[in-house]
Amino acid sequence: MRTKGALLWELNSPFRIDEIEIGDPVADEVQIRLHAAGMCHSDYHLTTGATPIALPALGGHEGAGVITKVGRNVTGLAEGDHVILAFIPACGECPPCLKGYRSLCDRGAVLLGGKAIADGTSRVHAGTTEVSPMNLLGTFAPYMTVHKDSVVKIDKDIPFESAALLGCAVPTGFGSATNVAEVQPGETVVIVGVGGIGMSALQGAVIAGARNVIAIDPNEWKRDQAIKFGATHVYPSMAEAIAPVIDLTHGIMADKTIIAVGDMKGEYIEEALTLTTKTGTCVVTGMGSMMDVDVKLNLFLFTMLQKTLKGNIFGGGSSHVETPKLVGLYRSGLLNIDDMVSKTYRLEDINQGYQDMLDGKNIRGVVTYDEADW
Ligand code: CXF
Ligand code: ZN
Repeated sequence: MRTKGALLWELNSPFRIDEIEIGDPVADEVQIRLHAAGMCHSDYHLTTGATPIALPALGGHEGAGVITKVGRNVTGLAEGDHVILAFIPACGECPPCLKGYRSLCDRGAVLLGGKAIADGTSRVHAGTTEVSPMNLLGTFAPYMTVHKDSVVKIDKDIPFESAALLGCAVPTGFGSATNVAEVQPGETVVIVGVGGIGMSALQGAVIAGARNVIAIDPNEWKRDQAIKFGATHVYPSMAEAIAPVIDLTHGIMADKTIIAVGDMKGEYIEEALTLTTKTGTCVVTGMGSMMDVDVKLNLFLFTMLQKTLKGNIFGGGSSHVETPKLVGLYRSGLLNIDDMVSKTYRLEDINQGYQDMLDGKNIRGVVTYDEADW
């Protein structure tokens, strides 16, 4: 079908809205009409080359919509179902899936290559040019054709704008606290960076029963927001948090530190570990550049204080298990997704949305679609 999409043709340039052709679903695929797409920092990383993808690329890996067509072999999904897109599919059969790490499904290895999982061909074209949809999704277009393993059904009464965030920000951040850092009741947790993922990590720490939830962000408005979402203390930088965290914990420091900045740098590791207690865990959720290999780390103290440094992609859970759990928390009012949607945009204003993200104006900007787009 003919539609439009926000395409990236070359690095260090804005997204451009172009006409695209989306293929029909083959076996194991469905077609979806998108209603909302979250604007994650990771799509911006495509524009800088920090996350390498075959160009041209169609942006967007966070979204929610309605199934419009169902390919052969698809069970458990039907036309009219409301769904979210998980940015890593879960096949259930590869070694990590079988070990229980569905968020690390081996299918993740091909997500930036642009070719559909089902048959290795391209599902998106601009004229005769093959286009790589971000994470084989491409939510910056009003329609998409995707593999069934990337699709999770949700209840029809969940608003699409909030549901979209269940595809990346919420499970990635929430799970970084609950599954990866394994926050326990009474613990002290530091969250560095409170955008969409950090604010979800913060809420995960609060719901897990953390006693002190310390949010660090240079942006004053985001620090104020963090307090509304349950932070007990806020500071503009890790350096400025060290003395107060020493006071607060009587020198013990934080049990868990989660780095959820939009643009991860190696020098943050040492600062975050300074805030982390002996035997504590520091989780790196923020994405750095594929080209960046340098980390600042005091090797002596890391060993002597027996600290743990852990990576996190997609919150360490399975989207088919996490999504209903997160929807339940959302319904009960414990998990506030609605207020993380700071502003909605038309697809045509996507570059303004990313400028607003860089200017620190949004927790999450969301593109919404309607009849004018479909
Ligand atoms: C990213 C990680 C790099 C690939 C796309 C998704 N994670 C969350 O935004
Ligand atoms: Zn994301």
